[in-house]
Amino acid sequence: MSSTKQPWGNTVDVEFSDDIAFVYFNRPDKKNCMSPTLNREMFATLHALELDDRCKVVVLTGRGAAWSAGMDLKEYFRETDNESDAFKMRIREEAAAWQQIKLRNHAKPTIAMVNGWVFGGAFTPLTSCDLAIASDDATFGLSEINWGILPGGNVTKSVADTMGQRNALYYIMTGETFDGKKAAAMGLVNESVPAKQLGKRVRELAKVLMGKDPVVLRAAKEVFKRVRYMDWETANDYIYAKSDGSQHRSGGEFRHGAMKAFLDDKKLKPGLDTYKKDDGKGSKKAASPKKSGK
Ligand code: ACO
Ligand code: V55
Repeated sequence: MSSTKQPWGNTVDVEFSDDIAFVYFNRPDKKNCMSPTLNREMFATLHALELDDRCKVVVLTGRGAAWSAGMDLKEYFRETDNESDAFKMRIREEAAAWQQIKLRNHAKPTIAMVNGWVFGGAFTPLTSCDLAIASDDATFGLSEINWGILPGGNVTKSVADTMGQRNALYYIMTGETFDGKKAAAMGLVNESVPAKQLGKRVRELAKVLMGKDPVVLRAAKEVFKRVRYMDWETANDYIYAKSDGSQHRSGGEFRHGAMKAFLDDKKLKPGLDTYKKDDGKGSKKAASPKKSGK
């Protein structure tokens, strides 16, 4: 595993391993809460990884006991309370820029590897990741109400998307915590696994994603994130445009190879296996669906 020097600072760290970029919230002594500095460094990191060939999948995780304890109450709120309106708007914009725009629309597949505490503002990057695997012992909470604010920074919108109305309102209004298993049961994360298996399961999932046509995979997630806000006809049109566009940009080699392997060579069952460029055979390993431990 190699670690890069980070020209963008100390609050974020990146490790490259097996074509995966493990991006760390790197303020373990502050439970990885998000300061204005961290927000800027996360943007720079994620932006750079979009063009970094060592990164085929982004895994967002935390150093130490926390994934992220939310916005930094000291540096993000208290210390900016008396700044100008323009300054406050700027730090909000910098938070949204990485949490809601750069991460949500990232060029590479993204997986949240939830290793510990997740509070308040951390729900936004969590739900911006394409997929999420939690440790059973991770602890989640919409703690805003416990200290006198409502879930802002689009936390409310992100949980409306991922927790369902009953769960979202329950946790918004009570501020109670819940664990990884509960998060999986409500669909906030894909799966929850024992802490010891977290890294292994995430690597396995990343490997599955790396077996797909990357251009089409990117278009697939972009399409999903756009169409839910479109009317039926516009969505249909848009999906065809993105489908044609992604085939054009990828060259369609994967698609044609897979059709040949299935229709002519009878080597591949695309319902069960992923096409593999090298030999035209299905790669069973990459496609076999793994059930979670829940
Ligand atoms: N903002 C600022 N500092 C924080 C935050 C935060 N969100 N979370 C933790 N820290 C700091 C603590 O102040 C402490 O700093 P210090 O060592 O300089 O005193 C350090 O991180 C360690 O935290 P402890 O509270 O000592 O750790 P403990 O393990 O006892 O508790 C816990 C961990 C439960 C995460 C606790 O720190 C906590 O409740 N944090 C706040 C969680 C929260 O409500 N976040 C805000 C959500 S709302 C929003 O994001 C808009
Ligand atoms: C939150 C709140 C914010 C913000 C980012 O509740 C995250 C989380 C009230 O402002 O800017």
